[in-house]
Amino acid sequence: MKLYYSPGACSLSVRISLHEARIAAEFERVDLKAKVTERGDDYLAINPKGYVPMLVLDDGAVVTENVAVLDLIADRVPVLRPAGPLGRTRLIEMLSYLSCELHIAFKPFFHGADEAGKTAASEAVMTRLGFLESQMPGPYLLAANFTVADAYLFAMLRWAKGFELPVSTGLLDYFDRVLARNAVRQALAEEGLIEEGLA
Ligand SMILES: N[C@@H](CCC(=O)N[C@@H](CS)C(=O)NCC(=O)O)C(=O)O
Repeated sequence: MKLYYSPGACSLSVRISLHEARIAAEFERVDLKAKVTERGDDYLAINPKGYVPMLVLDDGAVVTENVAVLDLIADRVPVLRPAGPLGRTRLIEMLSYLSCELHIAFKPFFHGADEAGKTAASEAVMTRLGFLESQMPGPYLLAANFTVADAYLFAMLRWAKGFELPVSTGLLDYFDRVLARNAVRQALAEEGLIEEGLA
């Protein structure tokens, strides 16, 4: 497999999940502003959507959209999703919330919003984080076991910390719990993020 990624972007959740799944992969960095890969290839020619993550399977099939990419990994290694007959449904339900509600709420921070825009975005992010925390069974987001949804939430909690949002003590504890995992530390180190102080 091959993952097109950008350091610290939502694609970090895919790298973490691949490591958790012990799936071997190569990684190619994408300059998201210039739309050029580290090999100098035109990323828009590789992925016309222009964003990460993009996963290329060993047979050449291409998968984009973080929900689909993370679900694919959990489908291959089902211990990375909640157990039970509704396990996959619960995973998709959560990944959709993380993507369509929480990830989207961060967009103004990445697109040069003014102070009013940032304040509104901060409120939207904090409301959604509060909802997630209120629903969390613990010690992980969906279950007693770590799932690919934890990898996605972890990547976005890094952003929340980076933008100095008032993340609750409970979610900071959760962040540290995820951070303690070997696969997470390996992924952060590979993306050059461990020494940032955010990790
Ligand atoms: N709908 C996509 C959105 C992915 C996305 O927003 N990726 C960001 C990084 S976290 C990106 O590549 N942004 C660059 C751009 O949109 O130009 C998904 O869920 O995979």
